[in-house]
Amino acid sequence: MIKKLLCTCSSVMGLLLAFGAAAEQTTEKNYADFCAACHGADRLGGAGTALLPENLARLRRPEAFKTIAEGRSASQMPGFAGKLAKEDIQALVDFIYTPLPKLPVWGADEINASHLQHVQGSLPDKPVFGADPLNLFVVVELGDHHATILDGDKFEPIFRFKTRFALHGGPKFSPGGRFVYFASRDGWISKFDIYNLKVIAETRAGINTRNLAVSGDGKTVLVGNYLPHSLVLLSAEDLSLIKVIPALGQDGTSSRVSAVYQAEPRGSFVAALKDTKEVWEIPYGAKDFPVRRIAADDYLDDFFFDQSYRHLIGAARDGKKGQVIDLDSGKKVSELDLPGMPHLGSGITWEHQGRPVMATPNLKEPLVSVIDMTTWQTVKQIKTQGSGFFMRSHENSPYAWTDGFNSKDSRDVMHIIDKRTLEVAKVIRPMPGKTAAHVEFTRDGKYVLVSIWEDDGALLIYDAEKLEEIKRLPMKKPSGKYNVYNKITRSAGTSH
Ligand code: DHE
Repeated sequence: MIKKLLCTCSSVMGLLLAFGAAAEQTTEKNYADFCAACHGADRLGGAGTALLPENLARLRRPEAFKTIAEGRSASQMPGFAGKLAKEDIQALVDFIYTPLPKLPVWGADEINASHLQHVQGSLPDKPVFGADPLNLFVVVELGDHHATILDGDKFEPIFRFKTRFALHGGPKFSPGGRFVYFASRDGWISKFDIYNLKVIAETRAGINTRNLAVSGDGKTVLVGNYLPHSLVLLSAEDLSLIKVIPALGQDGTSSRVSAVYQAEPRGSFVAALKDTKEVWEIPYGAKDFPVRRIAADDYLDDFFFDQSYRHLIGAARDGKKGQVIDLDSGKKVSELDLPGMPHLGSGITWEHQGRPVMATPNLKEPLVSVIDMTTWQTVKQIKTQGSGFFMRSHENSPYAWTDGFNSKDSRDVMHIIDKRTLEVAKVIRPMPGKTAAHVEFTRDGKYVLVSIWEDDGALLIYDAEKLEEIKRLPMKKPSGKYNVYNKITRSAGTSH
């Protein structure tokens, strides 16, 4: 009898184990089929972020479930509720919160070992082409991971080259505009010599990287990482490693880095931590790059600055209020009414009725917030057809352009806002049915370049005054375009 019972128990156990193993296999297969292409087969990130418990501290499991089922706003993450059963989604949630047996290390040794010097010695300090070197555009084509150097007067491509996988964030220029630095989501930093059309050096600064900044004196590059939790300082000359700074909050929290920027008028880099409420200021001229910590009231997922760089304007992804931090005093000086998750990296500023205002699209609401930068009060919320992602203008143009990139039904529209009246002056559909996004003006502000974000996409050139298309260049998902002059002079109408 006892023997029989033992026998039955062991077969039940066997069945349960087999069932568990089969379920595990299904989850791993689901991960491979639906997640790995963007988040990496090893969960270390790719075009999407790393999916590890260390990086999911701010996302509670029910929210993770919702994200897998419904997608995530302001990202490329689609919803999978139509393809996966609830139990499968729950199993995926459990899977991504399971620690890896061993977290990969990417410290000084690995960074040094990755360093590639493609060009030895110096190259001529004169462009190998005739176009105005200050009116060039660097166009990032995400569709096939290339970049194009474009003549901004003739609107003709000068050179097209392969980049690292999934560049993200704006490429950053050296002070005179000769060199441009790119960061890929998988951590590669590349330095490209625009005058000689050559990649000079590359270094892998992290496994899953946020963005980079180049110091105002052109000597140092700062990289912010999601994985590992670190800031990495590189020499802007050859991208060799200077220093790794672990992103550890005052309270010991190990944190991802939200973003890094350079604040030239302050002679510093400014970074925000993502998993703890802290801003860091790092003077790039000081020995050993000391960190000044500034406590923030809320998380800072995205931020930008006023033109003087005295104030940092930041917001949390799920917060309803933005915060203004005075970088001189290190204190919060105001709150901002930002209802729908602003994309502050896209914020722009201009003078309105004698006062400086900032404007930003809101990723979850179809409106542009215009805020007085002396009182920090909302001047107007301009209603748009769809919620936008990017916004641009130029000192010489009365118009600011914003897309409907983050909406379901209006991804093909472009809103042209009159900066004087704060009204939408015109809505255009550059290519009906095709996603229109990200705008940048020429150096003189006379023309506007609009991206058609499709694999068989295009760059459309508009007359900025007549608001009419004048030229169309085929491109492979041109994600962003960056005008050398506007960037190095920190035009109020563009990102810095
Ligand atoms: Fe971006 C810039 C954060 C998703 C395309 N994005 C930035 C910057 C930040 C940021 C902090 C400014 C850094 C800089 O320029 O140095 N982006 C985030 C996110 O948190 C978010 C919402 C989620 C994520 O996946 O990281 C996100 N971004 C996207 C996309 O899904 C986009 C549309 C496609 C892509 O490349 O993955 C996208 N982000 C861009 C672009 C810029 C950018 C093109 C540069 C804009 C500029 O003109 O400077």
